[in-house]
Amino acid sequence: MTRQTPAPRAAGRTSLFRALPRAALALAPALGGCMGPQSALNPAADDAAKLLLLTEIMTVGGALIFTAVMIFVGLAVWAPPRWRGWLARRETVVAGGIVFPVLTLTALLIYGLWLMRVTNAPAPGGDALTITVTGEQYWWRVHYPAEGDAAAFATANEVQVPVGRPVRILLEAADVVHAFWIPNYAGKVDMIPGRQTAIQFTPDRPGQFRGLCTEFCGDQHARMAFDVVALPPAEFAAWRQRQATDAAPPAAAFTVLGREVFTRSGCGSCHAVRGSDAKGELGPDLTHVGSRRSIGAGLYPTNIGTLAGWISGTQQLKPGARMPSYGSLSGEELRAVAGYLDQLK
Ligand code: HEC
Ligand SMILES: [Cu+2]
Repeated sequence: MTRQTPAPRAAGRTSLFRALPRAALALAPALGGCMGPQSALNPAADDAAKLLLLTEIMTVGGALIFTAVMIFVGLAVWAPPRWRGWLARRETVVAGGIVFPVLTLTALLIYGLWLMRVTNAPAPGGDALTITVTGEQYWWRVHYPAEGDAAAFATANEVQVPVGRPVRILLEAADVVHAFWIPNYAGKVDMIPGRQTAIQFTPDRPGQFRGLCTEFCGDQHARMAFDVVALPPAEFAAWRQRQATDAAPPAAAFTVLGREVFTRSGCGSCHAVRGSDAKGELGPDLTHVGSRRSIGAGLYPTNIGTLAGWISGTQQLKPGARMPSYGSLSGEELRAVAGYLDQLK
């Protein structure tokens, strides 16, 4: 009888060693997700960069400490007795089990508290751009106050900021607790009814990002996002000027009909279109809705099709949103009202 070779086991081991790098390679594209417009690992403002450094220190530190502990465990089990004697000494246990954790955690705590202070500090010289954002079930009311020759205006589900200037966002809640988070810019801050909180950061490059609500606030909490756009200062000033103007009256016959449908359907009891009779306050300001990147708090890109779909099927697309569906509008009326809103640039 021939002796069995250990070949199968060795082969098994080799394939595991081969499989690991392959698995790592296969997962590598997933890392691309870390670089996106909604990622704390892709900082685009000072606060997020500081928080990322803390994350890196904790990840690398944690990995090193874990490795060291595993080495000690291995030594405790397999090392020659004289080594194990050293490991079991009182001094080793006190140093590794008490002194080291106390020192490390104290240093981290001090660093963390310092970080909290610097990320919350108001801009030196008070030259921050101040914006107020109010969390509503399930959208964001955004208010830019008057400044210099730029007039005050309201918009929704979109925060545009200039690059290189500190931005201070005052956070409020209209109904329940929400939380405001732009991962690429800063940490999360709660929005609490009856109280004002604030967040501050300085965007460091132009780009488009995505913010979201990170505190469960009701059945459409998951569909409560917003667009964030960072622009060079001159472009930002132009955007701000444009947003502050009233809506131009519709020109084409089709959009004139759209405005008629808008008025007749009572949309103006909840929505404002500055420069028209629509002065509602309950829902998003629609004066320049056509210029916004998305509707329904980040749900769909803005175009005539999605606008028509939203108006006729609000409760199918976002059940529980504080707007009724207008399924009774005819196809022509829907196209017209969507066309009217789309040209409100
Ligand atoms: C009872 C109040 C109410 C009425 C009436 C109403 N809406 Fe709304 N509307 C809302 C609310 C609240 C939202 C935000 C919903 C959300 O995203 O959760 C909204 C969102 C919208 C949006 C998306 C805006 C954005 O920036 O995301 C559009 C477009 C819109 N409504 C159009 C209309 C039209 C057109 C009518 C009339 C046919 C109408 N609404 C009637 C309350 C109302
Ligand atoms: Cu919310």
